[in-house]
Amino acid sequence: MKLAVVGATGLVGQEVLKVIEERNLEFDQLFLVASPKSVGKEYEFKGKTYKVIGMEEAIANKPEVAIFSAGGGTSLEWAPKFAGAGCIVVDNSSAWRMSPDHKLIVPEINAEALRIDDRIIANPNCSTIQMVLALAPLHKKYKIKRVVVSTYQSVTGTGKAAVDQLMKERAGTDAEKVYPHKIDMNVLPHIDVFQENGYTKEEMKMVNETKKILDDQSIAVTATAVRLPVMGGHSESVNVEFHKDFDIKEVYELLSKTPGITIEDDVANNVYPMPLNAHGKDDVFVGRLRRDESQPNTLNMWVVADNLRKGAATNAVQIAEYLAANNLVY
Ligand code: 2RA
Repeated sequence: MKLAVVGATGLVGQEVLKVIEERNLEFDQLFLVASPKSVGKEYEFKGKTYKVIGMEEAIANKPEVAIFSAGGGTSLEWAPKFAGAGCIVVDNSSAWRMSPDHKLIVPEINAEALRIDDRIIANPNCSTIQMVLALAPLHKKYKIKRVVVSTYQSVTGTGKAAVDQLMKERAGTDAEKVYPHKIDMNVLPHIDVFQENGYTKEEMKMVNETKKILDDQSIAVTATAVRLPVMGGHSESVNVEFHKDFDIKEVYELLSKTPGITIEDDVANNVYPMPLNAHGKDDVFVGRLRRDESQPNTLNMWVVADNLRKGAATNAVQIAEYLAANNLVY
């Protein structure tokens, strides 16, 4: 496979390369692609030196698969051009996620929906991926009625400049302000822009993407997305009401046998998911499972994952793996 990594110099793009190497995704040729300011930069990868190239040159090389982590604007402009040159684009931005003509894929849940004519495939938002991976098996068994989620999101979700702001604030030095307020020793209930309805774009991504991935528009979802001075990953408090009652032991069994899920739940020994432990790992970690005693058929759980890994890079690479393994690359 001729593979392009677009946005190769960013936090997610660098994680994509790490995951490609770790999972040994096979390729005949690899192209590192980025904006003009990064063209010519050299990166070592699997013992070879790669020079970053621009978009036009990448298209001219006719990649068969391109993993985009370059933002919505770049994807809207360039993904169709890559697709027009015969490439399958797996896009990490929000550009195509809610398009009725594009699939929104978490491989463990809905990869089998992929077809040969899918030329631009959307990778869901990181905070959605980790939640739906835990919800999917429960939805199948108990049918979800409503989800109330509060997120506690790492600064790595914003990118390099945000990590820089946090570290500089922590060191007491001047930092370029990415956030509207200080982030160190603070929490911001503000991720992405506010919408007319008072929700942020991040919150509405969770509302809308969850229904599309689980293929059930009847699911009611409400979200509050919060940014924290944390590095290792996103954490989420998920309250989920089902149409049917559940058995908590069965919930444990269902989740523990779900590919991509690791249960960390032994409060007697202070065992529960934490971003520091999830950092650099591909699984979604679930704990604090308990019945919501305030209403019937309702479960509380705590879900943590490295947002750069399963929340972005690993999910995208898994889609590329699925395409290659199912003869969907041509
Ligand atoms: C964030 N989920 O955490 C968004 C985009 N990565 O900022």
